[in-house]
Amino acid sequence: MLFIAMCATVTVYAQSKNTQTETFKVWGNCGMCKKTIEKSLKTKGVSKAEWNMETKMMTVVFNPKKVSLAQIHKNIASVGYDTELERASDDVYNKLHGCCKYERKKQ
Ligand SMILES: [Cu+2]
Repeated sequence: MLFIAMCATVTVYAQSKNTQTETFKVWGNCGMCKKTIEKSLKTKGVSKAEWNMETKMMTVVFNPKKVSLAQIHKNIASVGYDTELERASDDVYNKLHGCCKYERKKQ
């Protein structure tokens, strides 16, 4: 319990032991960002990926045996969006649509 309390990421285990739900922050701006971010998680092991435009919070339901949380963060960063754990490369960020150039998190 102490570890969970110290961790910035909220971890909730769903009823099924093969499913894990994670909520974490992903930097972004608009509906187009939402589409790009969620599309990056259309991958094996992820059953639900939803990004809230207002709160910038990402909710992912996945099977940890098929895909790791680290990989999920990498997928999001690979399409240009910073997460709590991964920073997108400047190259990919610079190619984002003008309206999607969100204010980046501090390094
Ligand atoms: Cu956008």
